[in-house]
Amino acid sequence: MRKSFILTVLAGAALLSACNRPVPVAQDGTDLWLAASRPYSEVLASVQADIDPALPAEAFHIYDADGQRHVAAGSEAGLRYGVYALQRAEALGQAGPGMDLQEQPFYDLRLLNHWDNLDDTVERGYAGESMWEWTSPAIPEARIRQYGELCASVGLNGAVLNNVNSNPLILDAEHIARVAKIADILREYGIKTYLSIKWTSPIALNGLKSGDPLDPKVRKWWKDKAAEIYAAIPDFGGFLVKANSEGQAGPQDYGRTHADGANMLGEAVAPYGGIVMWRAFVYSPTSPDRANQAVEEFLPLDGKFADNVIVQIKNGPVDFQPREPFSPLFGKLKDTKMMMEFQVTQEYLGFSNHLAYLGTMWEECLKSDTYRDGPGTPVSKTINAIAGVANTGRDPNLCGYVFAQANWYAFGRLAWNPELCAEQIADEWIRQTFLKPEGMSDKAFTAKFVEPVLDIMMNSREAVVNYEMPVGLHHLFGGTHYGPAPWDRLGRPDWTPAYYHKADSAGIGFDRTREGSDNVDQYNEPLASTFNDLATCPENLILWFHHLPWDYRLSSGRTVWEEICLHYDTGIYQVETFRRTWAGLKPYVAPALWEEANKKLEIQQHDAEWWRDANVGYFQRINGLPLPSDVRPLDTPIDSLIYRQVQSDRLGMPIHDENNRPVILAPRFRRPM
Ligand code: GCW
Repeated sequence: MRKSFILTVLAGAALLSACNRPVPVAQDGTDLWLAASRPYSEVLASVQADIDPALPAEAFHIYDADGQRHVAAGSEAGLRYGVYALQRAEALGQAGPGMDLQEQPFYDLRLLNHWDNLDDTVERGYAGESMWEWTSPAIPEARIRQYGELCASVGLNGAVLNNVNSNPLILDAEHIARVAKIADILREYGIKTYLSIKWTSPIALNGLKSGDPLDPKVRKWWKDKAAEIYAAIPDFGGFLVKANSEGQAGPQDYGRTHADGANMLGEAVAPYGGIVMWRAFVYSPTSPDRANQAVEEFLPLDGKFADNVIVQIKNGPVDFQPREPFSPLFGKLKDTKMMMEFQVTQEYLGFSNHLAYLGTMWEECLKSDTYRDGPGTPVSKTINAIAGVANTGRDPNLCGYVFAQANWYAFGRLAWNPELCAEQIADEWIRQTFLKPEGMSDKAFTAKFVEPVLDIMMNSREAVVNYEMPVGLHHLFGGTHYGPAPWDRLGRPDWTPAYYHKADSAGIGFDRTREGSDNVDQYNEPLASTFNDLATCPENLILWFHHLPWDYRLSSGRTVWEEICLHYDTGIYQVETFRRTWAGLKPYVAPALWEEANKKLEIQQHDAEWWRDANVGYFQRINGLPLPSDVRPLDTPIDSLIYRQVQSDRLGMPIHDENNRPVILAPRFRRPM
């Protein structure tokens, strides 16, 4: 009797705990951050929506009055942003009675740049082939609509559809007609369509003899082309241009300046209200410091660009590295409109394999003080507009990894308001993307799931810096930009890691001080002196600005060598921690999403080990120093890694074996160190 009573109680308790156990809601990541929201049309139908001409065009005001929720806005676009803001607030549990939210975007131009090619490949794209499906007869309308909705939901209002390494055929009649169809769909979501152009298009398409921007025939060609485009797309946004950069032709080939070229195009689109975004990503192989070149070329042109021209500048002076200081141009140009170019696609941060939340990186850049107009002039305030190189593709989840979706979201939110903090954005994203398991309270979901995931995301970019290139090291990549190749010194110097790390038996780092390339003086004081002086240079950039002996002691009391080793080790440790945390989150996540991240985190750990083994092993060969006693020994000897690269598939994605380890290819030929 007694025994059966105990058994009954135990069975009851087991049943109770089974009932209380959260049941993950099935989802596969294809709804991105709209997973937890009511449909837009439903939110719109639930409010009194009014255009209030007193409000700025893109501004909205959500408020409650007369027992009703109102969304007032300066225009249809503002109304759309207001309804999406309400949708987000609902999903975040912030839309209770008495809600009062008034916002307007910080920048007028908030664009994604797609590096999509007309053959459907995507340069640095890690989510499958081009989402625009250039080679198919039909337009992928459903995907474009989903994209439009996702962009609009975070306030993005422009898309450059094709690669800056542009194919001239984008401007032929057939492609203009196709682009017009895409533009018709995007317009419904408030997104303007732009195109990247190839400088030599008049030559390639119509056999002109020259591309000289001062040649009347060339000027006429572009004016006619603009007229043709605007006839098909009346609200076409304008052109994005990569000229005289990495083999692309430009006005300098005809003895003209960037301003001559940009203004010529500006004149062509001006009658229709179009703009030209002219990239400052320029550098020649002969200069002693690539980081100096944008300022050298563009500062003399300050004030010479037409009103509808905007210079688009990458966040750092070299190239989207895991950590760079901000580009000094942001603090130098005073009479030129400037546009930020961030890279949402993770070209240098593990593609769509690594969890690297970039909100923190962008926040670091936007909040950096340029001192251009005195203290308190952050990058966010010297720029007039913002663009991000998209990470979208044809994969069902659009980004190739659920955690890569967070970067698109974060980019949009920062483009809307660069003063938002990365942590808040990540918190919002998690709550909108991952559905709360059934039977779980908000409080429990926050404590058991949201906070641990937030912790992973907030530490993730620094982990990548640690295991790829810490303490200011940069560009230690092999050709694919996925794995390490510190040994590479063959070919164009400023495309090789050895140019950047300058390691020899005595020391390591790029001397950009006044004794070296004097890059520091491209920054305004007091930054110039802060970077120049070893005692004040931030240590996370120290080897960016200084060449130091291996035994130079940093503030920790450790030598440069010891710090390098420790950071690589820490990076791996951080990824191991992410894996452990994620393993414990299994009860709260849909199996498809949990499995995806579980596998990718394992890949990330193995890649991190490869990065550490390759770099520490290589530098050790050069300096002959032992590993510090408190770091773990290397797994793979440098002899099995040197001169080797990961195997890639047709689209450039690295291949990993069944144990999720990178498949490293034997060198095709032996090269000198
Ligand atoms: O970082 C380099 C990339 C190129 C890219 C170029 C650019 C589109 O490796 O793939 O080309 O930058 O930004 O123009």
